[in-house]
Amino acid sequence: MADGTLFIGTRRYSSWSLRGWLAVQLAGLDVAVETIPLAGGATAEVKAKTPAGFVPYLEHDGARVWDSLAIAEYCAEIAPALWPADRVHRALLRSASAEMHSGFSALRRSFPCIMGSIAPLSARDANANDEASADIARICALWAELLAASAGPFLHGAEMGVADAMFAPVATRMRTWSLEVPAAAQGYVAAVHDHPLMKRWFAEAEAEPADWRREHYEVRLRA
Ligand SMILES: N[C@@H](CCC(=O)N[C@@H](CS)C(=O)NCC(=O)O)C(=O)O
Repeated sequence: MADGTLFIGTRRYSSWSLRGWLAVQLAGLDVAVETIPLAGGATAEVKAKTPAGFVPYLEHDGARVWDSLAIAEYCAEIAPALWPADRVHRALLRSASAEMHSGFSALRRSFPCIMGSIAPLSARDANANDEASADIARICALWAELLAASAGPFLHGAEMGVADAMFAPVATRMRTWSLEVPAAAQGYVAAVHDHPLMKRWFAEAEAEPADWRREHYEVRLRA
């Protein structure tokens, strides 16, 4: 019997769900995963089953945790190695994780999250603009700084940590949209895609029922 439930949305679209799911997996929590097909916003089932009307949402051993970063912090209480032991290094990764959680909205708007099989896309297919380009430049500079501090291949170091959970769906966007990024960022994008948990997420996204696809998310790819 599992110790709780992690509620997530459609894996193909839900970048925030991926962040929460990665943190839970990295911490080794024994929870059932309940996937709710997203309607394209304000999903009735998500509203009914979660406190704030958003996924991811974790119920674990008496705790109720909503919001991806709160879930990641909760997981790091159980598995402290998800943050670096060093105070200065931890402050760096905490700041980067918080910056991701509250920022980069131009990138997220312009280059939506699609995980699984898609027609080849390029930045030209998306609503690329100066703000999104500035986000990408900032992210690549930040990754370079974090990888220099950790010695890679992950932002956290040899293993993925909270910061990697937060940036994983940013790394997938780089590949989805064939975004041109410097070598250090390319290496990080490859490391993220090669991680067994990411391979599992992509495989599970691919296996989702066809009727979970939503024009709301798919059509705007070609807008
Ligand atoms: N700040 C929240 C954002 C969560 C979020 O926006 N989740 C989306 C799915 S990716 C959602 O649940 N949207 C409601 C819906 O689609 O019904 C977090 O970090 O967890």
